[in-house]
Amino acid sequence: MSKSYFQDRLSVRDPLIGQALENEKKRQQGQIELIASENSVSQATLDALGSVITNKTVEGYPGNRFHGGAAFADVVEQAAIDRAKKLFDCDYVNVQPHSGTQANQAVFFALLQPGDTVLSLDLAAGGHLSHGAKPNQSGRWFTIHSYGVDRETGLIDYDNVEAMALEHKPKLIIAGGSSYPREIDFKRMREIADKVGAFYLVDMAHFAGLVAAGVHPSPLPFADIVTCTTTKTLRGARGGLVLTNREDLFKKIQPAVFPGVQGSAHLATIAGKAVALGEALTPEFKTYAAGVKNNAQVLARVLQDRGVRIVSGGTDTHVVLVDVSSKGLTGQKAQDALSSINITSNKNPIPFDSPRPSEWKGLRLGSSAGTTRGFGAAEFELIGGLIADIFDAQFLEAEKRIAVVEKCLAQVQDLCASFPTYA
Ligand code: DSN
Repeated sequence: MSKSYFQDRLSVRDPLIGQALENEKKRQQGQIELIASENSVSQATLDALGSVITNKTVEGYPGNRFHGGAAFADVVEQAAIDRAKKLFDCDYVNVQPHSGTQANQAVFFALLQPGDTVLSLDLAAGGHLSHGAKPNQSGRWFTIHSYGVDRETGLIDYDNVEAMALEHKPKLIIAGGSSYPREIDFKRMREIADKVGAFYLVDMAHFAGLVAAGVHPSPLPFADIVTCTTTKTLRGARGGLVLTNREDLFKKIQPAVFPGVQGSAHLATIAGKAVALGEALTPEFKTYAAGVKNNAQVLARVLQDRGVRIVSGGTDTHVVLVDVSSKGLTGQKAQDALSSINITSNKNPIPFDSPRPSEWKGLRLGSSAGTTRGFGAAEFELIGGLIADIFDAQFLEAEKRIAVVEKCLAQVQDLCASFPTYA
């Protein structure tokens, strides 16, 4: 192989991809990231993700591999396991899932047979695709019943969950999801699961970082199994984890991840997870996580003060779920309006919303990436004001609307320039 194969940098060898990645870096630097499932990993995590360990094939687990040459792979994966166990104070962890969805898929594979009944949070009420949405394998292969939230409060109606559990006798009950902004009563859900003899899974994908830092209750003392992604509030390399304190279930989870639903491990990603899990054990991470929660609350309050309805009236996490119909907008219109001033967000259903994405009334905002960037309460106060200004501007005549957009965009650009990210 020519020397250039091992030495040419991406920009030289593949200018199309090199330029696209450079542009993505500039895009991230030049916008305010409010997508609740996003964050910015450290440069150290990026180094791990782009390392030569991506070349290594391993199947199995540390100390028990199918392929030779796995000594350093074992060091990396064992470090990720040990750090996750310490971080979440739990006995058993599988760090191989390529995503949160695959972590959940492995749990289904380990505990259920096709056709078994599952009770999980409705997608529009904040649940997740992999908890039984129709287009997902979970929704095709299992019998899914969905619980929702109270129409007035936006909070999970635990009495209703219990009634549904008694009626449908699920084999698995799932708590957690993608856009439920409030703390979940993990103990009550455990009691409900016990009443009907169900397994109890908590998917803490979104709030795992808050749990790790101790600013959110942990589901580990209550759930049989906990899954999460490593990307969101945990701000690590993109992937999933499965955690449990039950040895009997861990023995089913290990073969369910490999060879059940996955093949060889993605070691560069596992290295990236290990680095981030190590970072999450530091005092600096606790400060960040406390900031994430506080900043989300500031954002929710500023928007409420400007007449925007916040689903459930606030947040206990990093998620602020906004009912933009309170400003006469759809989620898509609100998302587009914010894009025009370099604020990135995503349309989202809110409880009891239309099934059609074009009609969704919700916009999901999150404070993690901004907090990682260094934004505090003052910056989130400013961001909340800009969002409200842009919502209100949608009903102005064109000239006035453009003037508001230009003013807000200039403020966003100033803010971004004041908080640089990667070199
Ligand atoms: N579950 C999706 C989200 O929350 O945006 C992807 O992680």
